[in-house]
Amino acid sequence: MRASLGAAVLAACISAQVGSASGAETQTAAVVHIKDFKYAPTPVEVHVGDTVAFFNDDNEAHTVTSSDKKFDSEGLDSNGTWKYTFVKAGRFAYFCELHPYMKGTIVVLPAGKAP
Ligand SMILES: [Cu+2]
Repeated sequence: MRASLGAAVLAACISAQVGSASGAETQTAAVVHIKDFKYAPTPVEVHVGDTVAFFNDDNEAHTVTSSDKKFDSEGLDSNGTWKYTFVKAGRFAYFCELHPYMKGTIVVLPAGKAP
């Protein structure tokens, strides 16, 4: 009885570890930094289902706003992070609503195909 309880606890521990490992499946495929009023790198190539993280390294607020309003980070403060998962293939141009001359592009390739 005591031994089987120990085995059950051990099994629970193992499955908890497996659970936390699979929780990493939403890891980011690409990172874009916003620094000196520029997005870098750009363009960025990812695949359908990939998540892109944007970091604002400036001491100024910025946004990541798609040119056709498909996505919008809204105001990203200094050191702010925003993530977006691309579910459709295509070429997505974006800009900063506060500084419209800031422009970037995300190229989303069909899932499972090497670039
Ligand atoms: Cu900006």
